[in-house]
Amino acid sequence: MRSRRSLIWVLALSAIATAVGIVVVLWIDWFPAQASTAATDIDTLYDVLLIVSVPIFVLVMAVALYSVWAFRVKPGDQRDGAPIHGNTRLEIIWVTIPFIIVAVLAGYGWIVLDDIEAKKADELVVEVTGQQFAWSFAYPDLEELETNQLVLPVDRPVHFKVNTKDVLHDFWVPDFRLKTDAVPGLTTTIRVTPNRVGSYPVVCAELCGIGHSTMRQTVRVVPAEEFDAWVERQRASKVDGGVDDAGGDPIAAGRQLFNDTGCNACHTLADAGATGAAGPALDDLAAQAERLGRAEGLTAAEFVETSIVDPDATVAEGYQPGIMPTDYGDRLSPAQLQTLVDYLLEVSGGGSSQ
Ligand code: HEC
Ligand SMILES: [Cu+2]
Repeated sequence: MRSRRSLIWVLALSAIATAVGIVVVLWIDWFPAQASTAATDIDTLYDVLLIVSVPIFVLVMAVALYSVWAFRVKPGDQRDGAPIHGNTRLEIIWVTIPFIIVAVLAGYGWIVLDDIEAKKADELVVEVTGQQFAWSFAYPDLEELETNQLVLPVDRPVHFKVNTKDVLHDFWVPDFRLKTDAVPGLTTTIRVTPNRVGSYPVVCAELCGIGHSTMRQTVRVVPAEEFDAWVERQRASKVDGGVDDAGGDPIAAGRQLFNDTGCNACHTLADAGATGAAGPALDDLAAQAERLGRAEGLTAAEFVETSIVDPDATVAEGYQPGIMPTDYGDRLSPAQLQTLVDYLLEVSGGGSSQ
């Protein structure tokens, strides 16, 4: 019979497509580096999902394509199709098998998740705060250290507690396979054990406003001794002037502050590699601050400082008030503010602000 032979063909082609499909999905390198202990389990889980998906995809496509070809209308045939009521046995099969597949995969996923979320000994607590458009971090166990940089010791379990000061954000470190929403009024938590020294992107994965795409920072995973040294330096820098982690170089410190605080989300500044466009470009700020400041009886430095802590006091021509956050006066220490003002005037051509 013709249809028996074509069915065998369809089955043979489907088997080949399934085999090729599985090889292809496993061959594609979907994932970034595996930088946490959870990464291998999660990647295996994804591989299993992909392997299970391929034959289902092939089956659906094969039935669809075969039906289009085998049951196509003959030229000139205007009759209705035969009335078909259904097929109870088939329906039971196509409900039961997917149910079993989904239930097994859900159980498997739950086991992996439960394992990742289990409380570990000697956890380092890190509080993460999202705010348009930067993440900030606090280490409550290390004398409440607060910083714009995320640095973690390798091989030590970390317990992140995630908050937001304004809208929804989403704290995501792809290389850790870690992702959790930052929800106003809630603290979401997630655990991870970084196990590979290196620098990895920290991304906001929730469209949170005009600077969302620049809400990107870096996590540095370092050996334990280096972490302790960094903590010491951070504490010292709180006292000596916000020249954070940049080996005492004020320009490097200012640049880091500019990017870590999220100014780059909205402002263009060549020296910092920033291309934000929600606010005025700052490459000519020194001359601008000189001129506008004089009109108000302020020095250039005073004008820039006021622009940062009280942005609506003078609104740059052609821009709207109420876009630039108004709480930098609280978020930045006086020393950090000074570093930032000096930096902006320096790199926009104005020399020293003192
Ligand atoms: C959400 C977007 C946004 C962020 C983030 C932001 N700004 Fe602004 N900024 C603006 C806008 C819009 C203006 C123009 C309106 C105004 O002057 O208030 C502005 C104005 C300024 C001005 C005055 C420029 C001029 O020509 O008068 C300075 C200086 C400035 N910002 C510095 C900063 C610094 C430093 C940071 C980071 C600490 C920062 N901004 C973060 C949007 C932003
Ligand atoms: Cu965000």
